[in-house]
This record gives sequence, structure tokens and C-alpha cells, in this order.
Amino acid sequence: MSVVSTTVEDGVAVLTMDNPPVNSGNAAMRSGLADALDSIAAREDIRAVVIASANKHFYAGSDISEFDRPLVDPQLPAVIERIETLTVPVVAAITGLALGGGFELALGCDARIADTTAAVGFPEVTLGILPGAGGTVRGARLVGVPAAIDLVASARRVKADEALRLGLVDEVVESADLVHAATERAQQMQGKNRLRDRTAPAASVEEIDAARAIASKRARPNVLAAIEAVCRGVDIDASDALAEERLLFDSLRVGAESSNLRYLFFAKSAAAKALRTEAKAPAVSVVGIAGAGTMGAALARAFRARRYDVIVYDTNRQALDRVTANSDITVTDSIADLGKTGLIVDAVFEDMDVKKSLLTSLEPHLADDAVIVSNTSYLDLNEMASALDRPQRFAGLHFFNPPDRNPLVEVIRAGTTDGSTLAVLASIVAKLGKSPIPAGIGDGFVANRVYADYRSQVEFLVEEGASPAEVDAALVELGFAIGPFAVADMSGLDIAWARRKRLAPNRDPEQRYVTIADRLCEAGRLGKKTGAGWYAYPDGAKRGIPDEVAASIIDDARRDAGVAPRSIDGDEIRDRVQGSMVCAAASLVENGIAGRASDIDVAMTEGFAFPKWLGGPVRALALRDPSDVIDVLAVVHRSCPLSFASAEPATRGEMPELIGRILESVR
Ligand code: 3H9
Repeated sequence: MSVVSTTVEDGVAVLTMDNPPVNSGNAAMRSGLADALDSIAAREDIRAVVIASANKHFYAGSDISEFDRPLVDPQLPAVIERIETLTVPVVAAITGLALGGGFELALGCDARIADTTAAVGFPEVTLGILPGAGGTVRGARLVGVPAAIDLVASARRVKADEALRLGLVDEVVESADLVHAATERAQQMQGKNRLRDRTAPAASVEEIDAARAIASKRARPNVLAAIEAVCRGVDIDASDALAEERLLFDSLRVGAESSNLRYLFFAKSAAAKALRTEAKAPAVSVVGIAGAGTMGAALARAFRARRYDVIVYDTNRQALDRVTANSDITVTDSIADLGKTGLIVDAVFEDMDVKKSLLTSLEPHLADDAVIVSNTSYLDLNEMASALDRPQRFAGLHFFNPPDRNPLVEVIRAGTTDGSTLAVLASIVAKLGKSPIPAGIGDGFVANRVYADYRSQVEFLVEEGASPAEVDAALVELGFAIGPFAVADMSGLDIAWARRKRLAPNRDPEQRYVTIADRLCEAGRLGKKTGAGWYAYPDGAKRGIPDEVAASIIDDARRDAGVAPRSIDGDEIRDRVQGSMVCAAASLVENGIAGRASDIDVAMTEGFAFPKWLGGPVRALALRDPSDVIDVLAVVHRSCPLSFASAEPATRGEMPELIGRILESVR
């Protein structure tokens, strides 16, 4: 049976697309549409056509799992051409999302009616491509070059009311009236209204230059190509512009960048899917945050932004006042008030006794099915759970800084956590719009554990001879917006210092330990806030500059460690950083703390700004020549045989079995 069905009433054919879950455009959808349009073309009794959806979304874009292979005919531009060559008007009835190819399909129609749930947009650039079925060409002819540049380059979703204001849709109606309104519109239309035949609304050179300048900032090559396609497309014949756009789309689609971004899309899907359970999740509408510090306040904002009612509890009145200063968040110094909430996030001070005491005083006030989560970064969740009478309703929900903007969340199952608790968390992270990964209990869970090995490696590199500025520059060249030492200075060196001091008594003496960060802290260089850290910030300078004092602290540390500094090039820096993260990934997967190697790529790209177009550290190494990978792993192993024990076979020229396996899993 076709995924597109046709019904005809009063001379209007309604084509209904039904390709769950999101009506993505795969070969079956395209041929279903093409066949239906061909049948209509052959009939004389049809005066108008409506294209509608049987599902939540109109058409969430092309099925990107098809992009790794040559695309099967009929391709989307050919389907849209059939719409345009029909002599009768065609109206798109947009419900839910019309994204990418789905929006392009709607732009191929003669009118667009949306319901109030609708949102349209071009997410293609986030997949390393550009719209490939006329989005740049018809988009610019509909709303003008500046607005089209913004749409294709920002990838933003435009909700129904704004879409109406911009002219992207012609009318917005209630969902129940959508198909009826589209049918009426189709019946009233006098002939075709093809966007390809239009001239783009006029825009001044200044307006176009301004839109181009904003959209081009730090833009990847595919975004620049999308902007150029919009600008060039309005000056040439529509058929030529469509052909040029398609060529660009195809060349980008088969490139490494787009392939890596598709890999990440499915990696995120797989991580989210791993959290789904059959268990029932009680709906949560009121969220409690325990702790009104910086993290608690930011968490409160994140939940409030997604329309949860939020109650922040703290005994510190000043901290509570800061939370209420700019928001409609309720605050309380009475723990009993958290009894009204369905989810409570522990964001109190990172100390086991403080956490346990919160849990024991909180639990008696809660409904039986309320869930408590801890946002701890390092503490043992099983030990915390032991303080509770209902430990099955407890888990870890670990957000990353700043939690109102950083999309990464680790969902950590404690030994006692039940399925319904996980179901609550899966639905909450989805509503928050976060990118979750499941994680098990272990020092630093998944993401911080990988980051810790990355951090140690950059310090090894400095001890061996690279300067902090050289390391930062090499990693900015890889694609990070800012290097690790500049990041450390921004966040402050004192928190990590306190942690190192706490862990010092249990540190394995065989563990390579670089003392430079400790020496900087001892010298009062705690980062930007103290005017100096790895760099100096004279007169409140925004960006740090390398200075003699840090250089001499580094020299002293090298001398005391018996290291003769050597010059280290950017390639070695980049290789060692990525190799270290891959070793960490291998041990996390082996110990079951991470479910899949691809979860580590999700964690590093979503939470730690590893360049997405490389797919993440594991994927990036997996795509290298195996003999290069063995060389990289051998150097990483030698940098600290204890930390990077899993890479040991590489020193004999062999691919370590476990690492080979995780690399294979992400190719
Ligand atoms: C494009 O259109 C290019 C054109 O210009 C070219 C024309 C020639 N493909 O995310 P969910 C799967 S580029 C394949 O959990 P939600 C997804 O993996 C495309 N699969 O649901 C998941 O699978 P599973 C432009 C897709 O409600 C399941 O569907 N379009 C696609 O949280 C449910 O998805 C986009 O970039 C797809 N396009 O979110 C939109 N979309 O159940 C990409 C979804 O096995 N999609 N799947 O884990 C999204 O952003 C979200 O999926 C969406 C729904 C917001 C639609």
C-alpha cells in the first residue's frame, strides 16, 4: 500500500502522506507522491489538489539515512516539478513540522495553509548540506534575499505566527479546520501561483550585505554556499538556479562533513532511544530545585523556559532573592514546599553529607511517585540512594555548564533506579530539548571522565615542551572555538585545584602528575578573575596573553620533573588529544559506563564543543588510516602508560582489540 493516499471530493483531490514516525521523505514517499500526482494529471475532473499529512508532522525533511547512497528516483525536485506542471492549483496543508525537503515541497505548491502547531524551516546546514530541492531559489522569490539568507543559514524553525508575518505561509487556522481551509483555498484559487515564476521582492544592497555579514560569521563552507546560492539564484533563470543548487547539494551530501553530521544525528537518536522504556511515566508539571547557587538558578531558568512551574528551595535568603530578581520562579526556604513537585533536582553543595542530609529531610514531604535526581558531577549515586526509603525513585541527571544553554545531559541509573523513574527522566529531557546520553556510575560518569583525560593530555603536552598558547592554537585549528587553557582561565582554576587536593591521598604514585596547574594556583594565579592564570590579563584584558611568570613556573615544573622540553607541532597536539579521548571512550564502553562509543561523540560535541563536523573524537579517529591510528595510540600510551593502558598493543604496532572495536562501531 502506498504511503500517499488520494481521496477526491467535489473535484478536489486530497493527497494524504502517512509515513510515520515523522513523515520523512524516503523513496516510498517520493514515489507515492509522484504516482498520485501523475494520476491526477491524467484526470480531467480534478480542479484542485491539497497535500496533507495523516501524522503529527507535515514532512520532517528528506530521510537522511538515504544520503549515504546514490538517491533513488524519483527525486524530490522531480516530484516538485510534477506539482508545478499540474495545471490545477495545489495547496499545502501544513501541520507540525515542514522542514528541509518538506518545506521545499510546500514551496513548490501554489499556496500554503498552516495550523497553529506548524513550524517551517531549513535545517539542512546543520547536516553539512544546503536545501537541495529549491529552498534557496523559491525561498528567496517568496520572502526576498535577506530573509531567505537568514532562514537557510540559521536553520531556525519559524513558528506559524511568524511564518504568516514573513509570508512563508498564506493563512493560519486551527488544527481541526486545516484540511477544510486548504480545500476551500484550493477551490477559490484562479489558476497557478508558482514561486519559480516570481521575481524576488526587492532588497537594497545594504540590506543584503547586512544579512550576508551576520550569516557568514564563523560559518562553515556549506553555509557560505547556501548564502551564495540564495544571492545568485535570484539573478538567474529559476531553472538554472535550481540546477545549480542541486549540484551544490549533491557535492556537499557526499562529502565527509555531511557524513559526519548525519552520523551525529543518528548517534543522538540512538542515545535518546536507549533511554526509552516501556514503563509508564507520571506526568511532571512542577519541578523543584534544591539549591539556589549558580547551578540551581540556571537549572531553574532552563526548566522555566520549557514551561515547567519551578520552585527553588534554599535556606539562604540572599541566594533566593537573586533567583527571583528577573524571573517568575517561586522560591521558598521551607523544604515542605517541595512536596508539590513531581521532580526535584538536587543542586546543593557537592558534598556527600550535605546531599544525604537534603535527601533524608526532603523525602517525607514527597508524593510516592515523585522522582529525585542529583546533579552531582562526581559523587557516588548509590551511596546517596542508600539514604532514601524509596531509592527506586532516585537517579542522576547531570547537566553541563551553563545548563540553560548547554544541551548535554547525562541520565545516570543508580543500582536501585526503576524503569518508571527512567521513563520520567526520558520525557523530561526531551521536553527540555536536551541531548541526553545514558551513563553508568563511575568517576566523572561519561563526559567528565573523557574530558579529564583530554585535560591531562594537554598538560602532558605542556610539560613536554608545548606552550599553553601553542596547545590552544592547535585545538582552535582543529575547530574548537577556544583552547583548553583559555577555557580553564575563564572558568577559574580553583575548583579543579580543590578536587586535586581532595583526591591526592588516593592518587596512584605511578600516575603521571603534572604540577604546573598547582603551582599556578599556589602563586595566586586562579584564572581571569585574578588577572592571571595560564595567561596574564593585564588591565582586565579580555583575552589572555602569554607572560614570563607563567613561562618560568612551567620551566620550573619541567625541570623538577626531569623533562627536557622539545618542540611539539600542532598535528601531534591534535592527535594526542583525540587519541586520549578515544582511550577513555574504550574503557568506558568496556566497563559498561557508556552504552555505545557514539555516546561519547554526542557528549563531546554537544557538551564540550568538540567540532561537530568531525563527528566527535571517536568518529574522527575511526576515519583515519589504521596505521596512523596505531601511531597516534602508541604516542598516547607512552605519555602515561597507566592512564592509557588500553593503547599498549599500539606500541608493538598492533591495533588494540578494544579500541579497534569501538572505532569500527562508529564507521
Ligand atoms: C533535507 O530535507 C534535505 C533536502 O533539502 C534535500 C531535498 C532533496 N531522516 O528525533 P525523533 C527518525 S535534510 C531519517 O526521536 P522527535 C529519528 O532518527 C533533512 N530519520 O522524534 C528517530 O528514529 P528512531 C531535514 C529521521 O519527535 C525517529 O525518526 N530534516 C529523520 O523528538 C523519530 O525522531 C531534518 O533535519 C530524517 N530526516 O523529533 C529533521 N527525522 O525512532 C531531522 C527523524 O529509530 N529530524 N528521523 O530513533 C528532527 O529534527 C527530529 O527528528 C524531529 C522529530 C524534530 C522531526
